[in-house]
Amino acid sequence: MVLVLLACLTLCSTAPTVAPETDALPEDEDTLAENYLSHFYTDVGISNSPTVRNIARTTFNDSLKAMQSFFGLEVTGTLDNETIEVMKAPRCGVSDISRYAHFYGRPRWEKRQITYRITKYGRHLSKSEVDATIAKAFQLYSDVIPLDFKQIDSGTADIMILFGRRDHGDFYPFDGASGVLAHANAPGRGQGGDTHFDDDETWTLTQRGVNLLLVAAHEFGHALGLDHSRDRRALMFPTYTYSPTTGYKLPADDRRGVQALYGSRTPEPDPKPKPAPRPTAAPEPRPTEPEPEEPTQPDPGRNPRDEQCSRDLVFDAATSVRGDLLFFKNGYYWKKSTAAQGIRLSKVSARWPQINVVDAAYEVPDKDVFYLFEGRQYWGIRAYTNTKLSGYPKPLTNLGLPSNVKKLDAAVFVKSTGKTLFFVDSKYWSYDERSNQMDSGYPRYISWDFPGISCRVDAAFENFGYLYFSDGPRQTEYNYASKTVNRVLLNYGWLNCY
Ligand code: TQI
Ligand code: ZN
Ligand code: ZN
Repeated sequence: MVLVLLACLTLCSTAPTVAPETDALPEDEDTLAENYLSHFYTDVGISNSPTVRNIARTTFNDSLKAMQSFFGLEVTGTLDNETIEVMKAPRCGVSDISRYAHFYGRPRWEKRQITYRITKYGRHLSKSEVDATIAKAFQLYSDVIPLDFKQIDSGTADIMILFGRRDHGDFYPFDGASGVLAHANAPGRGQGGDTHFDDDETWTLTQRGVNLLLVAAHEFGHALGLDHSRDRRALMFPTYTYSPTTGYKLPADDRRGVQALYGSRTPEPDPKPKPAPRPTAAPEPRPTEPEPEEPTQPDPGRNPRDEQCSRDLVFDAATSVRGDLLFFKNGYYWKKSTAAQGIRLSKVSARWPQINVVDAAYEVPDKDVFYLFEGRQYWGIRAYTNTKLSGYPKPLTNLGLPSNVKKLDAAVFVKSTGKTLFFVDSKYWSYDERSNQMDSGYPRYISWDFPGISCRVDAAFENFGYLYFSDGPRQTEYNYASKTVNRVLLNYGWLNCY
């Protein structure tokens, strides 16, 4: 029997505390369920139709159904034991899970031997304990897929592993005890596959503290290309659950997920007469090539690099993402990092394969998600991993925009109000990100509500509390609270042109 052990994980809000199961009165469970659902399921769309959604979302049973489907439970709409069980378990705020899942673009290792190196050991376990546990975690995978993992102790390995506290050399500092336990990058060059453990956790080889084998195995799932699963028994289910580690084998869902990427080590005897696939045969569909670290060389002729420092530079779209700024133009984007020096130009489709030209973009930092719009569709992307959320692309009508809107001009989330503004021609809509519905009374004319900005907006974003509205090469730095223009700038001023 599996035992739910630990507390809160990334982005996580704790589910309301409850009395031990045996003492729990039926009323307590109702309250638990209500609190839980209002906490986590207020913005789960039940239906894609905005009209149906508005009415349906508010009912308790529908929220319950959404929650049950989200967790892969039987969708009964009633508070059965299994549902209550899940509500009581520590809950991770990662909001899109399916049964096993791969990262967007199916990144995977394109070779059979993967090296790893542990560059920094922690305070809790000895070097030999860590070496043995990490080897065991990799072996869970090499038992079932035709990859071999080899530890090296100098130079650059494919998967660089370390134990660190707080700031540990990337842009994702750890948060002290509890919270985030560890993180890993999806397969790829450079930092791809790299795995870090928060050394403020009490790492153990037992049921106490945080079990290193289980967390390492989960992280290596990410490092091999697995995203979170909605199967509760899966290692990749986003809740830490202790299960005994002696003789531990990869759960079936994770095995299927990783074999879908790499094939199986021993091809299973095939009862049907069709030839068994060779273990090294590429799985289908072919994964897209891993994205190169360097910006893709754009096709000659349409290179926005030539325009970068032009005073006439016009943006298609712009958004913040985790403190960086992205400026979109003709299928390319410039990324201006606060942390790293300089500006990088990349091709949109190299980063997000289904998207060519971005018309509008916005970020909701509280959800750790940003959205990219092209034509009548939009994609939700998890900012932390830069991976597409499941269920996308969605049609613009899903947001409550009328079906005659062919594309957006711009979008921006206003932190102080929790609303996203969508700009189309001379009008704009206001969308409530909490309730996931369009505010009534829209569209309104831009010029009615934003005195001082022009009557069209090509691109909009927020930076340090100001809103920036671009129209042609000009840009207005706007104070939303006082509805006043702070400065008028030129777009190219963002792109380090001196
Ligand atoms: N770390 C998160 C995790 O590994 C980091 C993360 C969130 C993440 N979303 C991601 C990594 C998407 C890759 C892709 O899930 S954690 C668990 C859990 C964590 C969580 O510290 O919260 C485990 C580490 F959720 F499964 F319990 C290990 Cl086992
Ligand atoms: Zn890290
Ligand atoms: Zn995870």
